[in-house]
Amino acid sequence: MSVRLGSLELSHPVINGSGTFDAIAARRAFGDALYEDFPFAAFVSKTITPKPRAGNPPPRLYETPSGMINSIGLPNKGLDGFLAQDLPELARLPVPLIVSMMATDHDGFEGLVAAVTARDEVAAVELNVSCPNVKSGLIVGEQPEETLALVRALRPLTGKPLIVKLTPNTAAPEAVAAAAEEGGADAVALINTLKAMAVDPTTGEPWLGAGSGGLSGPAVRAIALEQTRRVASAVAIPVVGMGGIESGADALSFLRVGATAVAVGTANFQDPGAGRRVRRELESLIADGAGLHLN
Ligand code: RRO
Repeated sequence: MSVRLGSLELSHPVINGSGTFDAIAARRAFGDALYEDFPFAAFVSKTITPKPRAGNPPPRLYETPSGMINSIGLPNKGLDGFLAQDLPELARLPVPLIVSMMATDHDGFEGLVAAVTARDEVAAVELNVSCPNVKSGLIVGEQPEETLALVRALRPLTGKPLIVKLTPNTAAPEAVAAAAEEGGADAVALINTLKAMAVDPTTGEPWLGAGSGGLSGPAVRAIALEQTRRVASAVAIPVVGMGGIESGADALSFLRVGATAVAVGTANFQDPGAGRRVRRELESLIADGAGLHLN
């Protein structure tokens, strides 16, 4: 049941959504058993940036009916901290490593891609042009022309598969996906979170420290499915579908609308074994004759 994202071969179609599974902390909690039956066919890192970031002010999370809003704000050690501290740990995972990255301008992205490409431990690169929680001044992922220019500039810098993570916060995600493909992307992944907010009933003020955030979980699944279908019919490159996937049946529905692979995200917070269960349920649905032919 292996699938391909460009030259990256995955042993099955279930990966994690960036930032929803801390593999280093999980190994501390579960020990080497985590490596023996790793939940995902590839591991996507939390997004890194050129310099360290502290993230957004608290509160950073709000639970909604069937979902949650996050306003984490991309806290991370920066490129140097990632390479020195996290990469050696992540390189020990038994699956290919996909490094997610974001910068506020082309130079920043170019530095990230060049540095990460130089590391053999890294199998592929994910360009996060869709974080709803960072004021970047660069709304690359909302505009096809900006996405095309960025991917075109980065494509010559790496021979590793380039995956572009798309935003749902745009009228035509399929136009941005087509631009990513034209620029040379090997795959697109969607959806990132939907812009959202909550109000504190006692103060009347926004609940989240940053004012707003991004909605994820089963609440967004129907939207994610529709956008995945639209994007998959607009591009020839593989599509990684995600948004509220909690079961094998959910995963199968994304594959049926044209996704090549799926990612489990918010469900990992409730159950770190969610990815493993989704994969097993998916495989048994297919074995029972769901009639889906994966390459
Ligand atoms: O860190 C975050 O606040 C965050 C990121 Br980078 C992202 O891509 N999507 C999201 O919902 N939160």
